[in-house]
Amino acid sequence: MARTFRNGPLLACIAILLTACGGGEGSAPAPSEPAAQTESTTAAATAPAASPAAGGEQVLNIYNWSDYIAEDTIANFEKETGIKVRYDVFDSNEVLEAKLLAGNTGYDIVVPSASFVARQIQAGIFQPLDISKLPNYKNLDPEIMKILAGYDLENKHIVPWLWGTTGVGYNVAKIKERMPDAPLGSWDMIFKPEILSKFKDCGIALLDAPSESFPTALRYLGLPTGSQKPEDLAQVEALLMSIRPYIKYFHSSQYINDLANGEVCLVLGWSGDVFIARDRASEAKNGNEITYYVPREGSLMWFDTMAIPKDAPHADNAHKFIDYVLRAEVAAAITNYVNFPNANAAATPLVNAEIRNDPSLYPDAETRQNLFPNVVNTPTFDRLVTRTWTRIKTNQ
Ligand code: N2P
Repeated sequence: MARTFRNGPLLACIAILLTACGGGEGSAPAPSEPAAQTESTTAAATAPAASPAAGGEQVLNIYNWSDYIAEDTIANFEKETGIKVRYDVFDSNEVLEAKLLAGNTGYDIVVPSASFVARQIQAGIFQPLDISKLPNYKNLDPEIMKILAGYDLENKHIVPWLWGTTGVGYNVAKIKERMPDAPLGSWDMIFKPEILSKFKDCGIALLDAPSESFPTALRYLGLPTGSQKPEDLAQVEALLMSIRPYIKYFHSSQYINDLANGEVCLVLGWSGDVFIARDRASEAKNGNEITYYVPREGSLMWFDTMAIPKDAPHADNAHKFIDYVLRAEVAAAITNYVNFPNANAAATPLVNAEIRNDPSLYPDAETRQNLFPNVVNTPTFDRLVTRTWTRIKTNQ
């Protein structure tokens, strides 16, 4: 399958959503649990101190999603530039946004999803990029840059890191043995209580993110995915409460290892992460066969992007790192390690064919028709979302 990205419907949809929801001032959602540590070189809990005199330091502080970089990406950059990288991880846009809105994070590069970026730009959190310092910017896929311009007008503040979809990951044998005619391919696997009841004993996990579960639940219910109506949210709450008894936990990164080692058998998760689980299971030779699909009813597609906070102490080093990641071979190596697609057109020939040609990672035309972006909630609706999510998680 050609990797070229054609997304007329998605682009139109993003434009509509932004118009409908524009003016949503950034409001800090309540921070949820701290991000799980999986591959950071340092703890995420304490942000690096921002020092006013640090501008010329050979230091770079990065805050990125967990399980989202190749093993040698940072080491190669440090070796080549002499810049020492502090690399912390998170697994939630909500947590990242709360820190960014509080300010003075000390980070030089952060990686929010583009749908969150729109209101973060409005809140004045990021500095414009100096494209003249990014000669490899030309490698970026123009189709994806057009989509990102829907969130960041004129592509001034963000550069894509990786992208993907939200869907269903599962353990093939454990599902089959409990329900040979399981409705695989459908959201029924996640949202239909009588189906979930069959898999409770082998472990069901959901992402700990209302920004993932609410839009997908709205889609399942046949309601507008960008709805800001309290009555629609009430329907989502009722749906999620109906499956709540069967959920083992809500977490946005723990499920990777748990799927791999058989602790859970069914997840609402992110595309590449489920494939990481598949790879870990096969490396461990534990017999767990893990796979993923984008439900036919449609699901979320998202883009995670690098941005430089306004108060970044080492903005020059940040540009150096961004340009390094924009090299075709660096971008391809990251995708080859974590399975998530990148937005680097020049990297495509270097991406492993089994990743590039897998439609559950690089969605085909039919699947893309059914993908939709996340919306920027109004502050009022966002508060309602946060409270609703807490009630669901705490089962009250
Ligand atoms: C990182 C997954 C990030 C995907 N492992 C959601 N933005």
